Amino acid sequence: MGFFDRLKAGLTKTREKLADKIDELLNGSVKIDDELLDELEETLIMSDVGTKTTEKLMENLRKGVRKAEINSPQDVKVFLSNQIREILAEEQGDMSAVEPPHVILMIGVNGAGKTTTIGKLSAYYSEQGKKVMVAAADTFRAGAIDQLEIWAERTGAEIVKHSAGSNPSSVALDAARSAVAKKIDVLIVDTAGRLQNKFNLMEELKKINRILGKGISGAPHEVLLVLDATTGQNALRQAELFSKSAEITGIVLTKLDGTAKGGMIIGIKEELNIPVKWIGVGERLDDLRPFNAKEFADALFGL
Ligand SMILES: Nc1nc2c(ncn2[C@@H]2O[C@H](COP(=O)(O)OP(=O)(O)O)[C@@H](O)[C@H]2O)c(=O)[nH]1
Ligand SMILES: [Mg+2]
Repeated sequence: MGFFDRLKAGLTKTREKLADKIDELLNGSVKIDDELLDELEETLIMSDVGTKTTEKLMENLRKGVRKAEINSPQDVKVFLSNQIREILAEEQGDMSAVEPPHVILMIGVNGAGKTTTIGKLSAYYSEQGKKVMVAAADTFRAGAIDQLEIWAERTGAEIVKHSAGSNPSSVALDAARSAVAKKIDVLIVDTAGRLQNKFNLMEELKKINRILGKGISGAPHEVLLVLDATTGQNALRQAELFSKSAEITGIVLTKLDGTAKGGMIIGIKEELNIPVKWIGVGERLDDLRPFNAKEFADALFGL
């Protein structure tokens, strides 16, 4: 199966809830009336598109209907797909603009998929011929370090690690220096995400953030917040919290294969104004891809 097919398969649950429901609504109706529009609105909200975004989509849709620009069920589908594409359109950053090592700091709550995503990113960049290093700055459990080490072995990345319980900032500094010395292209830093003590966690992340900048000018060049799509609206609250620790440059939305909440992608961009950069649709190494708005909208609406 090609990636587009896997993306489509990964979004099956979302499509069933959103696009199939829309199809059902549209095919069963001859005209676009208020009742149909209300049901559409409900469907969007149920798919975690977010209330603000749904309001905006519906407002534009109603305008189009009033002006008779939208006349048929098919028009509605095409209109929604185009609007969603527009909301989501975002250029992927150009990594070659920064002198290597390009540093990526990964943040997010426990279980969101940080370490797994680092494994996938490491494979992605290695495949592009880049020299990758990962840093085990989640020092809270020995298991977390071992898990990252397994990914490093699988993808051929270098790893910088200290023993469990050691200072995460020291690991980060050590990795930054080592990445420069070894002429690494991409350094990806793993972190802990224990929310039990939010204040300490945010302070620790701020420190890692600062220290990376001391080791490498301009670092971290990217701060990726990893969010589990299955957590729905809760993920939006996590984003607010984590944005206090560092300037988030992008979101990785994981586990889209296991949820009907794929509509979240649309809400996140609108409500947080942070672009979704990567999406995860499974646990395999190649189940992560740069987010592409057109691909996503096409897969979602089966257009
Ligand atoms: N189905 C699915 N599972 C994922 C995905 N990404 C991560 N996982 C799983 O989520 C769990 C937590 O991932 P982990 O990387 O350890 O999270 P961390 O605590 O943030 O580092 C693991 O069992 C992963 O295999 C994904 O895109 N799809
Ligand atoms: Mg982890």
